[in-house]
Amino acid sequence: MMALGSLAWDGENTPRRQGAGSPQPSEENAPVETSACVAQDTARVDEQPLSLCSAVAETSVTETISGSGESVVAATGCPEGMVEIQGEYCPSLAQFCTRFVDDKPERDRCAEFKPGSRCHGHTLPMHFCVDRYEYPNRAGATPVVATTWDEAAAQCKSEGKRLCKDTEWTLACEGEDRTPYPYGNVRDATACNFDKPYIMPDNNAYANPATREAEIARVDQREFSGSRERCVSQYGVYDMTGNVDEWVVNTKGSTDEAPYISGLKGGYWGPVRNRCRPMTTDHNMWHSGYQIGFRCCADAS
Ligand SMILES: [Ca+2]
Repeated sequence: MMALGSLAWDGENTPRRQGAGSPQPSEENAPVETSACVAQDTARVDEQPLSLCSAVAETSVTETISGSGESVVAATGCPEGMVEIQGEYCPSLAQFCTRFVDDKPERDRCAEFKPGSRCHGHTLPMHFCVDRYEYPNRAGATPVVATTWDEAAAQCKSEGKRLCKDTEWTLACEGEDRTPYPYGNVRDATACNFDKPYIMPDNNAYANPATREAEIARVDQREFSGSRERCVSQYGVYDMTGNVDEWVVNTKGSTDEAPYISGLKGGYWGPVRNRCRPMTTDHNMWHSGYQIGFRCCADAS
């Protein structure tokens, strides 16, 4: 039996599952969202920024300190290859799109946001470690795809890590300034690997173990980790938006029904939302896709 949501063509906000055997191009089936540019639970936005919006989190990022010809890795509370993040996550953040990519705002591809996001209500202090790159977390490597949430969680666990919470992933992407894209407010396909032409996947070919690898290769538009120098967040985490979609733990999700605990963040190389804040939550833990990978997080010591 095919697992719920196991169709290969669903990306970050590509078409939701329409039923087995009914693949649709993402441009035709993106869900309509009533508040395309007001993230999460935000219902109202005041003209005056709330004081909480200006709260700047203290940040500690793994850095290499250069001096007198030698490099010394600063002591951090994270394993090698991970970025230590200490900051304030905003649960309810307002961001306003001033211009969409096309005349279909329901697709939620925003070309430019009004600078300055606004946090409503409280913030949550967070301190954790996150892989600097998509798994396998090596600069220059091709990130993995076709993983299920279960497989991704097991892989992280085998390395003494865990999947990122959606809140952690979002904070790592937005940075202290809480920008919609990891590098700023303007959608820029030269910064990160997204908005590449959509290639219609063959879901039957993906579902068949005998033809899966060939189908993945046919639609594959991944790039090497870290190859886009500007696709980096203020915290120093690469390729969060675009390249491959990333499994996270949806902290408000369920194991039994959508919204599932298995969330997807950041979108992939295709023309989808590709932002820090949105999450796709309608794929269960056994779903996999040609564009779906992950990265790991860990507790900071
Ligand atoms: Ca990514």
